[in-house]
Amino acid sequence: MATTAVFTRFENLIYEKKGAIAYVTVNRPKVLNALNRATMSELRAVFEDAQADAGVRVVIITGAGDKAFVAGADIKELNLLSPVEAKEYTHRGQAVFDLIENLGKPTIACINGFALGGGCELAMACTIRFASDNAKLGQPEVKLGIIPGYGGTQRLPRLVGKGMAMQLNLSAEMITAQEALRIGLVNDVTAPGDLMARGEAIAHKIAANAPLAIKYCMEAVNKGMEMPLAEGLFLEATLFAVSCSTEDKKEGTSAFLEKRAANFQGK
Ligand code: CO8
Repeated sequence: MATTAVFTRFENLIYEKKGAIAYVTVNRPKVLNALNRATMSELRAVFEDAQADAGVRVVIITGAGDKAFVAGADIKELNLLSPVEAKEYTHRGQAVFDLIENLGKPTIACINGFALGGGCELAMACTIRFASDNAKLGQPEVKLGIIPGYGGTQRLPRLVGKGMAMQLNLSAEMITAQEALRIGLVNDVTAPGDLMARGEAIAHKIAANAPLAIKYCMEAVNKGMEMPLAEGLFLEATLFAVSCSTEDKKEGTSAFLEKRAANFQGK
């Protein structure tokens, strides 16, 4: 059966649904897809939609054009921020990135160029990161007299360790996709023309699995990372038990024993 694509153009984003995958493209190429307030509000809207739509199983996010994923927060807006506004702005942005991280369905960042500051932080809030071999990643905020505000001081050390996170945050140096792969900041590097296919290949594998198992698995990793091991293992056992209450568990185990493909309903 052919799948119909649903396409919505926002002022700063393109949002498209094709089968089980929703595609979000940050679309401000003239400013290298920098995140202004309006773009952040649109990101919230599309991720809330993806979360609520049971037909969407995976989200892929990328940047428009061939130069940038996202080159950070919009420096024009940053330049005019008062401290009180900055606090609100940061909380609001962090909440959008928390929504992405805890969406209950995976988001794959296809990093097709510069991922700097808020752009690197957006990628880090995603579940899986792939980069094209021309991508450059970094946290250049200290060059602007500010510190990272969308999770760079928190998610980066959790992903790459404290030493590398300090090096990147304090030097403001941009690293290549290959270096990002070496330190564990991205999961794989491809030629630019292969990037979306790399994301889609994993997205299709994820979409074939049980939706609730995916959700509980993400929850166990995300929440467990913030806990001592014993508590994390306790959470895992609890969520394992919850997964055993689903119809999908009955279907998945029965399908294996009957040597057929499982037909998961997300129930
Ligand atoms: N914001 C606004 N405009 C931008 C941004 C940005 N982050 N990045 C690039 N642009 C604009 C440029 O001003 C330029 O516009 P114009 O054509 O009108 O002059 C256009 O995009 C193209 O950029 P360049 O000419 O600079 O392109 P180059 O290829 O020469 O350089 C770079 C590419 C290296 C990526 C360069 O553009 C650059 O250094 N950009 C800024 C990167 C940066 O510092 N990002 C971090 C921003 S701070 C941040 O993200 C904080 C997040 C937390 C915020 C918390 C809430 C307040």
